[in-house]
Amino acid sequence: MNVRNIFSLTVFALAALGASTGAVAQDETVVKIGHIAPLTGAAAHVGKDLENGARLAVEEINRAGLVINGQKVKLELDSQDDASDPRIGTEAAQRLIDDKVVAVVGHLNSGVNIPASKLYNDAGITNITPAASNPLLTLQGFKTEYRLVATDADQGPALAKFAATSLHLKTVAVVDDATAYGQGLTKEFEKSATSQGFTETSHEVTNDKAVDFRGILTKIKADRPELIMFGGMDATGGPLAKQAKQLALDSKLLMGDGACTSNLGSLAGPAAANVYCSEGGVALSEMPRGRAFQDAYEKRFNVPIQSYAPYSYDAVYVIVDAMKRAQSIDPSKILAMMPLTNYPGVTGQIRFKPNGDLLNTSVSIYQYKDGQKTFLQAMKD
Ligand code: ABU
Repeated sequence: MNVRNIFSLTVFALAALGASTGAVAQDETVVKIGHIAPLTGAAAHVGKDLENGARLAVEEINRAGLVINGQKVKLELDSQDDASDPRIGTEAAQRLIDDKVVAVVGHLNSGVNIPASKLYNDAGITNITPAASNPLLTLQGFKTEYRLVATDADQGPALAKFAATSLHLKTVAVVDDATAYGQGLTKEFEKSATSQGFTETSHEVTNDKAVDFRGILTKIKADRPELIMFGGMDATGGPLAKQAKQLALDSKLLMGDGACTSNLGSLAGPAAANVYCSEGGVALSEMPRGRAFQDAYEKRFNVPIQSYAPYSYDAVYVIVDAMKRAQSIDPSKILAMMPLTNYPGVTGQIRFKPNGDLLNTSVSIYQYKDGQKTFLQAMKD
């Protein structure tokens, strides 16, 4: 064997050793943070928004340098596609666990996060969702589950109150997309709508792959409700709003955070002017560091923020904050620090209730002006 071959083998052996231990050159340890959201399908643009937020945080932290217990740490984002599908989502969640990530940021969809949460719990890995809002997620008794946004139990009543007290509407037709999110949000809305003085004219059910809403809308039109409350994502909410306008149905449309994206402006076209929607947090324009975050995000990715990027960004920082307080990269030690989180994030001061939900939540209402998502008002209890 010549000198050149010996050198090649040595480099290969060192690289193989690094791969198995997580150690890399210059005494750096690679720590994987999992990210999981739809990167394909109708919600891919929202999933990418989440991934971008998490990536921005990882890149910043690596640039600043991270040392845990005297050891240089380099973060690596292990990003998986859950395709908004519970079966694909649980398989992707298992991949993250097998990849030995120290914690997971995601999912977008409650209907995917709820089944995946059992896997994270069994593996003892912290899961922080920056988006999934069905209350059931954090009511399962899993110590591994955390959430950075208000739940549908906050958003539903806030939407009902907004429509009654700010828009002064009295009649509503409800449509849900038969997902854990759409059903859950409309149920929470309906619980409050009656006490806000609403009469419900009908409740129709569609699905999250639907593209033609004209049958449902024609039925709704017969009752002439002043408002249509839609529980679903922007990929269905946009066409629903557009087709309502085409049918000369001039009801206002109310939607939750899943539809409250920058893209809704183009998905709904001119009908976006009829849409009001909520986000489960403080509006980006009202966050003290919101402008700086937006500038950094747009400079790095050259696309607008859809909605949840500041929350996935904060989720990575919350995990690293727990890592620093634990002075450990052991997932069980990171998890043990999570209940004591008191972190000043871009989205606000982050502290958790015992079930993993945010201690202080808020709901913001938006409208679309010239197709641009525009903050309208914050809802107080
Ligand atoms: N919270 C909106 C994202 C969709 C979901 O929770 O399923």
